[in-house]
Amino acid sequence: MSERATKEGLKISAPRILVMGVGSSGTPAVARMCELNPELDAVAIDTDTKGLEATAAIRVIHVGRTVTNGCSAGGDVELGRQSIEKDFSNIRAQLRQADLLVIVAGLGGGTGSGAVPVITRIAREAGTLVLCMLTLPFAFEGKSITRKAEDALKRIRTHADAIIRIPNEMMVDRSDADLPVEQIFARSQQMMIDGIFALWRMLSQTGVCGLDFACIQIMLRNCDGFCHYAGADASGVDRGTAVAEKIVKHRLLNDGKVLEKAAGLIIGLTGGPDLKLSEIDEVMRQVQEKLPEDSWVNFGVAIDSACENRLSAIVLVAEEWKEPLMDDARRQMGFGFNSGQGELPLETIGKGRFANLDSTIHEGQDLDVPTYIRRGIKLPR
Ligand SMILES: Nc1nc2c(ncn2[C@@H]2O[C@H](COP(=O)(O)OP(=O)(O)OP(=O)(O)O)[C@@H](O)[C@H]2O)c(=O)[nH]1
Ligand SMILES: [Mg+2]
Repeated sequence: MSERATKEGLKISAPRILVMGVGSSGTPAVARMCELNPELDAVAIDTDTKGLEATAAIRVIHVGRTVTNGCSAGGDVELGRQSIEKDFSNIRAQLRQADLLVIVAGLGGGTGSGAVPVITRIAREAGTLVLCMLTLPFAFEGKSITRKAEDALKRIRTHADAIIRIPNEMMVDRSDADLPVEQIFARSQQMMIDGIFALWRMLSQTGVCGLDFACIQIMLRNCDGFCHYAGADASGVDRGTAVAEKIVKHRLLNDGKVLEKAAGLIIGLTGGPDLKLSEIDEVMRQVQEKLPEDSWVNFGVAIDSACENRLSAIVLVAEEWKEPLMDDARRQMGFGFNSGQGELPLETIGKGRFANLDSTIHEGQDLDVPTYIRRGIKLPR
């Protein structure tokens, strides 16, 4: 966690987020993110020097110098894997300062599909939380490219905490048949840029209503490998309704059907100083109406003076909710992990159907009250 001091001298911890663009589609996406948001900590990684030279404004790592001689991996996943393995220590050094690593890549080529499984493994070993935002190939790219992407996805899943898949095919409507393909690619790239920017904003800004790194950790560690992302924004008087409608019908949420089986959901809203309670209420009501009763929901609201008259929302949705492994549970509790620790807001809430029974008093202590409350022990989260 990095620390900054407020005017009052209070130290505020902010999670350090490192965004890593890998391969020819990850690199320009990350470069564009940095143009829009120069504060973003980002690095581009590729075997292909041409792509890296075009993004001179950001930190770049050229991998596989001796494997591909500065060219791309030419679709060869094994060359992509070897290239990154050769620069293992450089990648590990990048992770030293990161609490959350967000990897952006297109699967189906050689560099992204070969390198991302290795990078996620290195990050896992370093104890860094890993979220991947990956595009999946169009059907027209053919079966062998689709298979390469699927294989890579399986390997990435064994190491990454969570993967957001952006199938390029989902970016296309029937009415798009005559659009230049570059424009369609740009659409999925824009989805990744918006998503990462919204996530960064949510974690970096002080919200009026908390959504912090701990919430994101819980979501990413429990989502059983995959989660969905959707973002929306609108301006004007009806912005609350407009944002809510975009989210509940979002194409990345399978036109909203993903919400109907959501096991967990995080929603972050950002508005200007003019943000109204009724707008928050409208978005939350429409989203919650879609969710199963027992889903885990967490939400936050942040105010950004640049968002006057605007409202934006980001949702992360998990369809599965796994029981955390012992190792994960320990990390969630902050043991041996560099997350901010807080206290669980636990309190005694009545004795239910035992309310009319006498308490069990032993040596002056009421044994019906849990030990951690009797002894004033604070549980970390
Ligand atoms: N969103 C988006 N996806 C792209 C773009 N170009 C390619 N893709 C997708 O990303 C997949 C991987 O392509 P690249 O990123 O070019 O491949 P790479 O990882 O650089 O691998 P090599 O070039 O073989 O070293 C493709 O199969 C496409 O589905 C793009 O401009 N935008
Ligand atoms: Mg390439």
